[in-house]
Amino acid sequence: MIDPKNVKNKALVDWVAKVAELTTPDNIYWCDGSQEEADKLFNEMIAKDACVKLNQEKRPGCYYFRSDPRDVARVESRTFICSKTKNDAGPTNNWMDPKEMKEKLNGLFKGCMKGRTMYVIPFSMGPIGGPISQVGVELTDSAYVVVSMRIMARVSPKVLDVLGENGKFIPCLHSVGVPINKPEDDVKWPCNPENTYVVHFPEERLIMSFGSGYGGNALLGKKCLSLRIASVMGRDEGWLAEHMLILGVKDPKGNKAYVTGAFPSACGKTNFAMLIPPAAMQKKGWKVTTVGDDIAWIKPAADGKLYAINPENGFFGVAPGTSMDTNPNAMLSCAKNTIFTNVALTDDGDVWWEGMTKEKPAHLIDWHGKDWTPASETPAAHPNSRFAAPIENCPSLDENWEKLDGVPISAIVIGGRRPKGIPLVYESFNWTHGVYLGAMMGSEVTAAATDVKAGTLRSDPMAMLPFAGYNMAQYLGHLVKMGKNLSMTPRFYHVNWFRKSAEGKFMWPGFGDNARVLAWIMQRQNGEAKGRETAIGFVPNYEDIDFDGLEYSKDTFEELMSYDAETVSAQPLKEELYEQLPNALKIEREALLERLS
Ligand code: OXD
Ligand code: MN
Repeated sequence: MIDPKNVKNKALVDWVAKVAELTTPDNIYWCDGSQEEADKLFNEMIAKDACVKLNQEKRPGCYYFRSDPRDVARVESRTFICSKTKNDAGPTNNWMDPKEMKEKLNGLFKGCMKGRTMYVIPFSMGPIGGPISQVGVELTDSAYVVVSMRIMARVSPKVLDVLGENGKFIPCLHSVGVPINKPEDDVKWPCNPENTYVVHFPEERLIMSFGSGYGGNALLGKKCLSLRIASVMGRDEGWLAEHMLILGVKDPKGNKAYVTGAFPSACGKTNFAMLIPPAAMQKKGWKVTTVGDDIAWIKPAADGKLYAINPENGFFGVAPGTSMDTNPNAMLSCAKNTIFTNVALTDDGDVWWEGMTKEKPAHLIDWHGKDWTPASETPAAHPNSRFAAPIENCPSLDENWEKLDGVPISAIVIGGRRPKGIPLVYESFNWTHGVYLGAMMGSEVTAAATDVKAGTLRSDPMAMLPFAGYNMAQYLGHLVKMGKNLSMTPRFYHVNWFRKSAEGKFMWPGFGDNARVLAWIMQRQNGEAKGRETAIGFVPNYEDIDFDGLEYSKDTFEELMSYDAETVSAQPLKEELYEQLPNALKIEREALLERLS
């Protein structure tokens, strides 16, 4: 524990006192992020039956939580950008007048921590003290949030040293929204779904989240700070906060390049960030390393290149579908010191989820806490069940992952789940064309948010629809502008790992075989690989892809690479958003239509 007497930052001390006065917790506890502290909190939660210590021989340092079934994902309908004007929030964000929202929230937060401890979590997104890093402080009444934050962010007394007496921090206030007035209120997973609000005040750089304990709504360093608030800071200060993985790729000659990738939630960013090239490519010397799997902060440096850091310290990955076949690096990342939420529990105190093993265990306790057998009709793990794993566990971690100034970005990969009409890969003609492709991105919806219909195609510009902290049209304009004055402008590559045949089967093996596409991308950057110009961008010929070790016919490849003019030129944006787009992007659309005609 940090002794509050040693905290020198007056603004922080005052803010903590003000929040305590409003929320009336029984205690205030300043977290130091240590293992001892986490052990104590885990033990307290275990004593209340709110947490399960997993089999320590099989999963050392690992714990398991089951949430309230009403609190399993981000709630986009309850996520607000309360900028001063509605136009600043734009046509795709929920907005409410900041004064009105503050009044509403102050009403909800009043007395909401009664019977609970308020934890003060000083954290850094990015290496502590790094030039691109940001300091935040989360106040929360959830011990689950404390133990998760110390995995996902850097929680340490050193953060307060960096802050000093006058340093600025981003205030992040969180409550599960259930005061303990009587013993029955002290439930295992407190939450208040009827009154959930995840609110951002971009001008003040303030976050207030009420009523949910789910990671994306409650670990405020992640989506709230590192994407929504940081995107506004990037707009104001000339950098980018992106919903992107970062990976390193090394070719057989030993050249190394870094690539970022924007894919909507649950489209395989974690898998792509940790991919292991097929054996034949490994033998030649191809290697992929991981810098981050979800968020990139990207800044132009004095040399005119874009550099990126991963502000996080862990992976908050979707568990189902992860296996030693699909993503061994993710499996090994969550082999120890990991928190699992809403997966299933095996009889020997380990975890299981759909897709982890070919054969289903004969008996499990499912995410509802009920007996489960393969004959059960519901999945054992929630489709959005998660692991929060320390990044240092990752076997493919890149040697430069914590480089303070970030790694230089050579290419930007974008895409979504597109069963029809979109080819495996195509390269933008230039930066603005790339941003256009990013603006028109869409994906089949999955389970990462509760309130969007699964299975439908949804427009998701740059995979930032739920994460841009300001007007999406202005955000896309900022992206266009960021490409100017660079000495090396990364190309955009639109990829689609999810194309299906007429029979409904995936046409591309995906996972490790995506390295074949990555290799083409890297060789294009080096001027080594050929491509063919088409109406939609540059594409590889069959001969340009390394198919070593994979039987893939030229005919199937041609089919995979074909495009449907209507699909590639579809304009999926809300009319109101399209109208506000920067002219440069509208011109890109006209040029595309002309090339296609
Ligand atoms: C995530 C998401 O949790 O995008 O990363 O929903
Ligand atoms: Mn994400």
